[in-house]
Amino acid sequence: TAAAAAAVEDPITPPVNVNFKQLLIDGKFVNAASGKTLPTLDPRTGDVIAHVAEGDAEDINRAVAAARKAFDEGPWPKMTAYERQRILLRFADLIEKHNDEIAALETWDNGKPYEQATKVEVPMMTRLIRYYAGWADKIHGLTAPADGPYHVETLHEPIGVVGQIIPWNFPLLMFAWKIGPALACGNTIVLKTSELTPLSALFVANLLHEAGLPPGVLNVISGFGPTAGAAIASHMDVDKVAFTGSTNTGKAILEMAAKSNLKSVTLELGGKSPFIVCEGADVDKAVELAHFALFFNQGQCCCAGSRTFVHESIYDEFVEKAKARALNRTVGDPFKGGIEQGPQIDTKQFKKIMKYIKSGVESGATLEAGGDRLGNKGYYIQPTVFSNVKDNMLIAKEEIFGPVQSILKFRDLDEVIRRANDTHYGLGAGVFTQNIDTAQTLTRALRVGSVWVNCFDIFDAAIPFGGYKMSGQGREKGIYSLSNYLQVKAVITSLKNPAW
Ligand code: TXE
Repeated sequence: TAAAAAAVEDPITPPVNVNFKQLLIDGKFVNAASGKTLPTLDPRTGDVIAHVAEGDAEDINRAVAAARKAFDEGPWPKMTAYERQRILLRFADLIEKHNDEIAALETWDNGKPYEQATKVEVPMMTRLIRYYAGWADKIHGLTAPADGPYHVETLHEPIGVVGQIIPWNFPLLMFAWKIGPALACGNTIVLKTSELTPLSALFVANLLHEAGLPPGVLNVISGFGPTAGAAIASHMDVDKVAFTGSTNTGKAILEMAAKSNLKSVTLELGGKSPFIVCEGADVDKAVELAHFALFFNQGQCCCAGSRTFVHESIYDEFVEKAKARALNRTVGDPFKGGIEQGPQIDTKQFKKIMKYIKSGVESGATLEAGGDRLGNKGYYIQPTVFSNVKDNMLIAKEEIFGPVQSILKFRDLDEVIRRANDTHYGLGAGVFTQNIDTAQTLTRALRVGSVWVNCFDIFDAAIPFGGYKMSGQGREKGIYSLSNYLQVKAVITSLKNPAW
């Protein structure tokens, strides 16, 4: 296949150096208090890229103290909104200037195609930072009519020190989604990157300081979940925590928040999103979009269209074409031009995906394409397609987070609505139809936070994103994210001598 042909020759040398490996606390790059480091690996080979400082509870304490001071004593929340806005805008200019260098770090650490990082993800980050810079000076309260001689106003104030814990599948975009609204609203931050992908956040955090961010406003800690992450979630002096990752870890975070200081929590968790191809759909276009919905980013998307429901009238044709498309997907070194798919992030995810492929075969689904690893080093997996998938199979129920498409057959709309909603998750859904009634019926019936009609994975800065049910709490991006980082103070002033 084209996939096999393009695969995994000698890895291309990344066009970038790793210059930032320490923790960023109070505006300075420092070693971990313990002196420990953790290795970050190249998913193409499993080799060490760099050893970065490994933060734990003591470093989180130092970072929270710095963030607390920057919040309580200023200058951050005391600066004018316009000054904060200008720092964010200068930051966006610097990201733009270093676009390709940042993208190269992201690809090296994560394995995603360099073309995707450089042309889509880093520019999306720049765009999102400018979007939230725009909000910085447009946040204000209301006046409210009260019975009696009172003047009532609301102040929309930052929450304080916010903890942010991010995953490895979109290290830069998750960093941007978290810090953009938090900084625009005047909060200070302790952010923990994933232990698998610490590099790009350190690089851009340095740029943010070059743009004029005062020390202590953003602290970036590389480290593991049960140590550094748990220290954030259970810290008594962190006022809010925002998390993106697995549903189980999300539950643990909520519990730690409840057991410590009842810090407010927003969560963006897993999914098992349906992609529904309706009767009468253009099969070629549907195949292409469903393929993108599942395989984008090596299948490592929380909202991946991982249950492809296809109407029975076009099912066989769809399966044939989906198989052909998967066999044509170009897999190989992500630094090479024209590559659609790089390696999975690490050996744990690689093994998890291979286990699900095995389970698909054993449970009686038909393996149409792929099913095996590619090459013999790194974490490359063949684009895999299963047909005849039934709702009760593990591959139709659990989040695989890899390049494995499961195609299910349906007969009518009521049935597909029931089956699509029959999951604890509720993150996203795709609907493919030219029939406006069908589209409207599905968009209203699906219990999910995003429905893409005849498109998928559209992530503009202004579009809110988040989950129904066990896919999360709260919304990120757009105007909705601001309320995660603000609290409302009511000020009631007596009008001593009302004139009326
Ligand atoms: O996630 P974790 P993992 C899903 C996907 C994947 C599975 C496991 O199905 O296969 O989760 O991935 C930090 N206290 N998603 O193990 O553990 C951790 O250090 C505080 C979906 O990588 O949730 C990292 O920074 N923090 C997802 C972050 O949580 C803890 C993206 C995510 O890691 C912690 C990633 C703890 N006890 C995986 N334990 C999405 N929604 O996009 C871990 N962490």
